[in-house]
Amino acid sequence: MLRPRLGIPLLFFHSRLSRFSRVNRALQTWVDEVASVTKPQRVVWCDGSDAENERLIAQMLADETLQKCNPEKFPNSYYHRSHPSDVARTEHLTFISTDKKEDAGPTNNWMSPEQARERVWPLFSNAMKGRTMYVVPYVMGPLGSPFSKVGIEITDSAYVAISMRIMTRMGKAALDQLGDNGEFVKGLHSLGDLSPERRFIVHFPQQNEIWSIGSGYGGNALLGKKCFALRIAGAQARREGWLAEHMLILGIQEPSGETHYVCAAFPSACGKTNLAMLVPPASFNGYKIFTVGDDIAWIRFGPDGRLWAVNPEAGFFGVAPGTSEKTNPNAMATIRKNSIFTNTAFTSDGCPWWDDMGGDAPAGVTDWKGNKWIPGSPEKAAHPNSRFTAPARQCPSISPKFEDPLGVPISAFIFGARRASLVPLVYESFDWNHGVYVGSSVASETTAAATGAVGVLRRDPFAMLPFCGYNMGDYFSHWLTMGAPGNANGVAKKMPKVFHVNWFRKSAEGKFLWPGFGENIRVLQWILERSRGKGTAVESPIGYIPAKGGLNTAGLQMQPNAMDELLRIDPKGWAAEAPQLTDFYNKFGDRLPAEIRRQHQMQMKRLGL
Ligand code: OXD
Ligand code: MN
Repeated sequence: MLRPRLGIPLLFFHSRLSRFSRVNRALQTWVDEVASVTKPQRVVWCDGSDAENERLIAQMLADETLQKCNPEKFPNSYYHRSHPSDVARTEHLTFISTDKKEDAGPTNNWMSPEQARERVWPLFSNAMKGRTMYVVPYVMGPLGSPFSKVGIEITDSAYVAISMRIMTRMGKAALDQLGDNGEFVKGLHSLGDLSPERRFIVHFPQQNEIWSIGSGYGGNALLGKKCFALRIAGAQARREGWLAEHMLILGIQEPSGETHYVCAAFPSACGKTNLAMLVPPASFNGYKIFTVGDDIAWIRFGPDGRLWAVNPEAGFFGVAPGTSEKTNPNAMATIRKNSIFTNTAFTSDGCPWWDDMGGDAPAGVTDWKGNKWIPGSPEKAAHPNSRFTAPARQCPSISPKFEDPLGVPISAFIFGARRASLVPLVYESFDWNHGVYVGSSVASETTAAATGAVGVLRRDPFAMLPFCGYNMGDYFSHWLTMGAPGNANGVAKKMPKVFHVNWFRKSAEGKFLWPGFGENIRVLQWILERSRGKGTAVESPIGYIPAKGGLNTAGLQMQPNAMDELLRIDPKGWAAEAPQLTDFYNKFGDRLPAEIRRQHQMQMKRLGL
């Protein structure tokens, strides 16, 4: 463990790992060491059982960390408010700690391991005094899958413990998978004093370790998610030859009965959960969408040379506002039971509520800060980044392959962004390397998922800007290497085609041009056709665009010319944005792969620059 070597005597507690069938010595030692520094009142090893969950919930109801939801309308569901200064990921307080600054790269905040020991470690001293320390073993990925990995989160938050039970395979099963000598990712979390002044989320990718203090917000505190499954796993994936990506995974069943799977990367709060649970419109009779994952994909070569993906998570931690019967009926059905709602509003009859949930605002709503909310008031009742935490298996569209240890074969990668102008509804890259360039050039307007200004255009390569645990220049190289011609598992690699989509393009009057939601299946249909070498397209300077009539718009009510505008390429506009991308690439110095620079030059040439 990356702690100062103080020679603190180890303390022993009544609750010990030896209660379980397996004893992993490294784990026991680490737990004892952490306890000797954080000094909790007691240590509880979580077994993941119903009885334990009920016990934790009863305790949180008693100390008012949770409120019970209406048992008829939202059975076994609970409402939680986090501290008002702790409602989103805090990217400026998130660090990658590597020996060399260059290994964290220009897009991450870097902290040297020495600084971490001096600035952050002391905050853990006595941090759990008077509190319970929960030892939360969990598996990311289906149990027993060659993709899956074990993590242990030590936390003093019961909210984190019960949330990890939804979001991961948590408890005894994880210790069984870990065994006596298995390796695990160490995650140490304490609420600390919740002060943003003393809030740090530090990752040690060389040691497979995470320290998080001062925040109870999911993205900072549920360490299996962004911290492990993306930042630490991303570095592991590079070392081990696979990919850990900020991508949903969905299956599209066609009328023939065949199902094809795609992975799609979008920046936070850009509709990944909605796309993953899409309900096709009536005109798409015979099509069905299966949800494998809504946020993270772990991807490896399979025995057939194709890429196969699993969702490492077991639950959804989705943005509540924007979710309604109209936009995402599958999510609404998923969250009807066994769920946790955080920072939504709460109705007088014990139901979670958010401003665009549908229907009239009920009377007697309490807002996310706990104040009485007046319908029609300009303040939103729910925080824009308020969340639901719900078991994935409850989703009506969950894929029968969700628990498949081998995952699903991927037919296409899709990158998406929120762009009011310039970027067309869909385009296809020329080849793998151009696809990596397209991923590396993603820029999107910011959302409420992270603290900071909303609606500002920022570069967000592969939708991984906040989640890449190492130098992003090396990350681009890793993607190029994955697709380099050659064999994987003794057979020729078969790489998926790469696409870019933008559901958010607006007209000159500021209206969305594309209806989005269920209608997005039309774009997925073209993507699948293209990935099979069919479908019609025309070449443009940025990639292939659907040919006139190539995209199925039958039955769509759209403004005249909207489709032309959605697919319009404005070479001048692209050319005007190119220098900004050059500046971004220049930040990586010699860590930017020459191939990305070459692709950029070729694109500029195609744009007439
Ligand atoms: C998330 C995020 O919570 O990307 O998934 O912020
Ligand atoms: Mn996400």
